[in-house]
Amino acid sequence: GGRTFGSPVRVNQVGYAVSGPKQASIVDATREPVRWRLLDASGAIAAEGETRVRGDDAMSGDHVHLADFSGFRKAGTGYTIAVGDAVSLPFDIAENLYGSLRRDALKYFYYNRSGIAIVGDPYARPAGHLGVAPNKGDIQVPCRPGTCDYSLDVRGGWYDAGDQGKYVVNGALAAWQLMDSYERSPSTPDVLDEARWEMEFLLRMQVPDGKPLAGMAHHKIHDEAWTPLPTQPQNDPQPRYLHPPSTAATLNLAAAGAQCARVWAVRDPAFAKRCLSVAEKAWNAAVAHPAVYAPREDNVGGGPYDDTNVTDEFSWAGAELYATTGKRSYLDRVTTRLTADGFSWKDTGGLADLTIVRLPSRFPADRVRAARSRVLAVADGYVRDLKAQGYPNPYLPADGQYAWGSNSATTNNAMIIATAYDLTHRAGYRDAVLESMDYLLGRNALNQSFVTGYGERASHNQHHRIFAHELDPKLPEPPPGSLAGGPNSALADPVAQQNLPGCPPAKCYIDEIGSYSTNEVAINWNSSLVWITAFVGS
Ligand code: 9MR
Repeated sequence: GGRTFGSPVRVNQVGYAVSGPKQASIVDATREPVRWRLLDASGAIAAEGETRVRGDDAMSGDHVHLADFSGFRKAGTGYTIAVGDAVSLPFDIAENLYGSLRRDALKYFYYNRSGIAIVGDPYARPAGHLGVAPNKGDIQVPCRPGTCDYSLDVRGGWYDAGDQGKYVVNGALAAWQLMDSYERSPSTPDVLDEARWEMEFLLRMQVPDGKPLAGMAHHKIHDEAWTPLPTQPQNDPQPRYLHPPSTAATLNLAAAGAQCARVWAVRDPAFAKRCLSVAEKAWNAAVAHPAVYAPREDNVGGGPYDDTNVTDEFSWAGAELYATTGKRSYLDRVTTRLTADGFSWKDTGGLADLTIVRLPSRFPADRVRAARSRVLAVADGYVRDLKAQGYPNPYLPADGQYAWGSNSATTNNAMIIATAYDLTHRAGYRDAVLESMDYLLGRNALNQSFVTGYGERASHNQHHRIFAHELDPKLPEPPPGSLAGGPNSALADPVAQQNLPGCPPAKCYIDEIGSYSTNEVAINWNSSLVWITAFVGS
């Protein structure tokens, strides 16, 4: 209650593809269609028509109409949609809408690198966590007291999110998604510079030979206690510890390592070989220790990334290792199927099907047929979910609750729809991915673009220790191309609890730096944004 969201006419604040679908969503209590007008930059009417009454939208609680101006195909800037006296925010109609967003979404990873000086004002900063005082990490990082007798050099990689922890489970997923964008479209090797920065870190997280649980991956490395906001990495004085290995981290290292071996096979055979040897060693260690789980309680100074079911991680890693090596024993562990639940850092089972359809020549034909039909069926379901909503979104959670990082459910589901497009070239899939972009960029219940720097009402204040402009005006805002986690029904932080009581799921979001449960960034969310912006740009 009480919050207002500007114009009731909601558009993609960046714009619409000349030949793509073009719709606005309008909050309007009228039960009958109303007139809409498309205005050009001079205010002249370029097109007009009647809305379709979509009705009550369950996720937002809004009564919504749709204006469809897909037939209008004249490129330009400064267009708006008007309904009565209400006017939308301005948008473009353009051929190449998402080229710069793809580049910026990828640059996110550079700005969030650990262990290297960052150049480029206003984001330049010294290298962080190279053991230079006051830093105590990440060159000789001991295990949390009492958990092992060695230390590891785990420099590099990306900071996870608004915190400066580094976590193997989702780090491997994010690297995988960038590498998959390359495997889909090898003409975009720029993703590999970033993926390799993370891969090198992930390889360092493996337990050395001769130690207990040798070959497994440490689950994570982070500060002893949560550092305050802001904290620049180079100023962090906290002790940092390796946390005990987990089977999930080990298998995700195996999955990304196996893919790394393919991706660098020609460019850098020595690195490819190293990736595969780490991956196979990790796999063997996971087989020997199949139920070592990271505890949910290990959430002080860093997130837990807890998971007590790793059948899905075995399956995904098995698919990746089989694709690279052709060894039958890996294929035997590929037991999961893509379902309407999609995938996330915790649920990686569906990724096995994505790997199979990415590399059909490497899998038995019956497996390929089955994976393909599942991808299409799941994508069809997401397209239905998207079309069923007043603010079309391929995410429509069965339990009616928006999850932490809901925007990554949108982007990951859009990736599955995009994969269906790649398999069939049916225009409806591509249109649905473009409409998913509309949701992220302002055609939603909040009139909010969740991507910094893109749209008139874009997120500015994402939860971040480095780019904490809201708390210290001398610091920059998060760089353009950073995706906020998005609405989260759980209201799992004090700022959300204070400001959003009783919110309908799609409105449980606030652009304040303290709201880490709705407004954080994360590597495994931005990797998905890179993937789909590469898709819609191609
Ligand atoms: O993305 C994670 C989400 O699925 C979990 O529900 C949430 C709470 O455990 O943690 C999220 O990951 C955060 C991590 O724990 C710490 N770094 C920031 C991550 C994004 O908010």
